[in-house]
Amino acid sequence: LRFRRLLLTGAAGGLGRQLRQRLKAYCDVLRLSDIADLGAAAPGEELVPARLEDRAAVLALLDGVDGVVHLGGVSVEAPFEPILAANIVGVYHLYEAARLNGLKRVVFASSNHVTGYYRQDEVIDAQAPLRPDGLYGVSKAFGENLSRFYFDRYGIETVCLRIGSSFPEPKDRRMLATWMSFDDLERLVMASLTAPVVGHTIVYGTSDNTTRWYDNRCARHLGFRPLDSSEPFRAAVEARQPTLDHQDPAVIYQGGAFVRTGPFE
Ligand code: 15L
Repeated sequence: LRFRRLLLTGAAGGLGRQLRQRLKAYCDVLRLSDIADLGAAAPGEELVPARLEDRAAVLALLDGVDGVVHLGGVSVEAPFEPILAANIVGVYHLYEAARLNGLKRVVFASSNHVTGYYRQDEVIDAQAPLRPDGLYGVSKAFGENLSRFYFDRYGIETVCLRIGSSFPEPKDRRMLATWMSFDDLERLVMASLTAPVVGHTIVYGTSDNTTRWYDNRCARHLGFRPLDSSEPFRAAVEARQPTLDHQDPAVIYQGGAFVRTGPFE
């Protein structure tokens, strides 16, 4: 499946910069959006900066696109106001724009932090009740619920990616479970964009790690098969972090340090 005009929001962020390079191969035009600087447009790219809280700007942003990968928004725990603007009001504008532009499918970057208050000795799947570990997680849970409503009411399909930790390498012991390589991120996004029928699907985004807290049995129809693993990094990670404080909530819960970030006022 090749897209005529694919929209990538949050294109200036950590994962946006990765996908900017990687999604080009699958579309004629890659429309890139962010509030941060996107640099110059390369051939085949189109830059459309937009604030997600600006309804008119988001409507224009989705005009003429046949696929959306929505990474835009606040990506960490933060005070409520910016989260409200970008992740709650913003994701509502995105789905309104999808509805008004007749879009068929959205790939939405949710987060492992919608279930961050499960413990690290539990294995959960997409049917486990949400347990957000902060306002950021709550806002991603809003996006998941909103996208489910837009599917039930309007038939707009969404794959919610509960992304773990997508960085060049796992940085700590927690990330041995949550890490996802950039190559596996690309595989997950492409599976989500191209699987024939997705309805409203929730999938955890990690590599094929030996330590795992997430069971993706509810998303097998995506055909996502991660090919990388955190295991080759284990020895170095454990050498850097030889002991763990078992009283530390960041060690107990899957959300890690997010469970003790905030409040901000
Ligand atoms: C997230 O949701 C963040 O966007 C990212 O920066 C990481 O901190 C990641 O979760 C994680 O849980 O490691």
